[in-house]
Amino acid sequence: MVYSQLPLRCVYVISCSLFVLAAGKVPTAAHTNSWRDLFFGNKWLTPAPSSSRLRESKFLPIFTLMPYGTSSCAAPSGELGNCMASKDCLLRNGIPAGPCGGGYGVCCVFLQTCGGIIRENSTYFVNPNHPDVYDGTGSCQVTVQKMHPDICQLRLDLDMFSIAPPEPANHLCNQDQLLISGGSPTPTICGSSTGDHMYIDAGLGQSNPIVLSVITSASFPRLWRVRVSQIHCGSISRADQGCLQYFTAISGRVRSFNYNTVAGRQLSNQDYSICIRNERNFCGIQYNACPDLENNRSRAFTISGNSNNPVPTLVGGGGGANGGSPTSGCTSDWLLIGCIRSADRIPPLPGCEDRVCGGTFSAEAGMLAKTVQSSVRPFRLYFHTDGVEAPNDIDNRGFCLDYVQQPCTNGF
Ligand SMILES: *[C@@H]1O[C@H](CO)[C@@H](O)[C@H](O)[C@H]1NC(C)=O
Ligand SMILES: *[C@@H]1O[C@H](CO)[C@@H](O)[C@H](O)[C@H]1NC(C)=O
Ligand SMILES: [Ca+2]
Repeated sequence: MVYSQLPLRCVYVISCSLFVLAAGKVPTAAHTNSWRDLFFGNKWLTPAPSSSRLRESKFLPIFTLMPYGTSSCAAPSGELGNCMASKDCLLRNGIPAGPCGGGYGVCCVFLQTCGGIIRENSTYFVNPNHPDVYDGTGSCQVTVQKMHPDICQLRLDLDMFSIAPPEPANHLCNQDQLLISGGSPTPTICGSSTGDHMYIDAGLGQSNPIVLSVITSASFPRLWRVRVSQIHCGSISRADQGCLQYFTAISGRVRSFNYNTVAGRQLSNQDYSICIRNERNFCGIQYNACPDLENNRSRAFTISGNSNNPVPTLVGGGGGANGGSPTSGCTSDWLLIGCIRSADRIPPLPGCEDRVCGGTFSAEAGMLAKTVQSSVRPFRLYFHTDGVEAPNDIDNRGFCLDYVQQPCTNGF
């Protein structure tokens, strides 16, 4: 049982908050599955020495004990909230979800759905009926207002994201779409992208709000829970300019939206950069196609061609050095990684390539998947797809690559 199984509209109704407050003053004997369990977890009912202090801190004005500012906390149902005084949480239309800050505050979770306005950091944009699925049609949108004029970016974490997939012929999102307007251009996505993220440039000042819309048509069991974080212009977590996705670890995994080796379809009309922060003392980067545990022949890199058959690597854009064609290689759908070479050639091949496509991940034309390396900094990938798949490009899944940054001593 999680608190968010309560009807979402409860969040917006004052009487609902009052009910919570009033009922909170008369804790009764422990019984599970009560609304109190949903809101505060069982700890609330445990007759521990701290329980009276806990109770006071929630319902009496002992707020000076709370450290000022908000720290992040986790609700039992998995959402991240902001730790604050209970009174403040209710005043700001948040949902108190268990104690935090050593019992002096509540983990306050903010949810918004269709028609909502996001004013708090770390607010979740959820589907109507959340956490149950939503089968309705229309446009469900939330408006994000900057908490402060000095907010430069939004980070969207697609905590749960499953809307109708693109159609099978050209992989266009013509049934459902996630659209983001008011910020930097973002690709339209659909299908399933749980775990992926996006950064949106929010522009200067308070002027233009960013609107997140999920547009739906026809029947589909949709589910979404997107965390919207606001990032200060001076924050160390700010992504580099022009990066839709930004990764900050020495090793990690990058993949296209709606990637899934079983049934995912590479989305059409994509154009964006994926950036990997260059960590100190690392000068190069290597990429490998992710393991594909579902298929006998890996579909972890299937960008063009008919991926129901074996498709070689195609490379282009680098002057045709390693079997690529300067003009005809990878012109419709491609991944660009600056000056890539195969890592297993010693000495390395003199030439390098920029674009890679086809159905096998390597920096050289052929059927053999290889580790690819690059020393172009900053580390960035650029993904482009056009609006056409059929009849030549069939069942492509997109890409999933594992990356590892390479120390400066390692020949880079
Ligand atoms: C919003 O929350 C994120 C993550 O919890 C944090 O990194 C960021 O600094 C917060 N933004 C503001 C404006 O407080
Ligand atoms: C993998 O190959 C085996 C043996 O050829 C076959 O039985 C199986 O169906 C294949 N699996 C997939 C997912 O194609
Ligand atoms: Ca295409």
